[in-house]
Amino acid sequence: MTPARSFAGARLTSWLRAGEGARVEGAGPRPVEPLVLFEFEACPFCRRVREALTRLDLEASIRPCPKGGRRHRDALLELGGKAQFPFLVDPNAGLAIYESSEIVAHLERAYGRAPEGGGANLARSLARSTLALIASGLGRGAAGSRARPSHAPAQPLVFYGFEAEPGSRLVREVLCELELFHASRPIAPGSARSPASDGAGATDRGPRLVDPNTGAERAGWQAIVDYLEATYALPTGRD
Ligand SMILES: N[C@@H](CCC(=O)N[C@@H](CS)C(=O)NCC(=O)O)C(=O)O
Repeated sequence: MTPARSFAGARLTSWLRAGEGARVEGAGPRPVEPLVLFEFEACPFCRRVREALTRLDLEASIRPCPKGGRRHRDALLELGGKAQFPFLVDPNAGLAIYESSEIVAHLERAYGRAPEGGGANLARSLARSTLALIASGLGRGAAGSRARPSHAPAQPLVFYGFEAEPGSRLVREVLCELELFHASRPIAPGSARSPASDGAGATDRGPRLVDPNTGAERAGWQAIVDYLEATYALPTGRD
């Protein structure tokens, strides 16, 4: 698929989410120890949780668990006992949770501020429904669902992006398929974290990657994807 078509599909996927995961809203207390999330990009239930991480401006240690992958799925089985995604470990609360709605409720309770006026409205409830989450995935099909052979990094990569940003989606798909564990640092509008600055005062909320294993830094989805493929992907046998 051409880069332009990939980006159009990712943009459609975000558009179908009607603004979910596009900005910070109601962020409250911050966790001390990092949250750990086992998930995979194409999973609609995982997206529900990732949207909450963006909304609450929460960093998390992401363990990508695409189908056919072993690197983090085996660790999840040891921790939780079953292969079901998403799975959140919150060492601050001493909790490990499987169900996406329960994970979001925990995050809102522990790290959110109750919205003024009572919160949820009908449009938002519909947007957060499972059906709407599944439908939004149509923009990218099976991308970000199946593991590909890869080198395992010794240290986690650091990824700046946010859920509804189309370029971030394309990077997360590759991080997922290559099972690359990473620290996710959201930079949605309203975030306490600064996005990249071009040095002239303008800011860019496009994705950024820092790789402590090689010292590399890349900005922009295509440069990051090219770097990840060249550095971590192994031949599949079909190449
Ligand atoms: N009710 C669960 C459903 C989770 C679920 O069905 N996740 C699927 C992925 S979308 C799964 O774990 N499939 C097993 C697998 O991928 O091995 C939730 O809301 O979290």
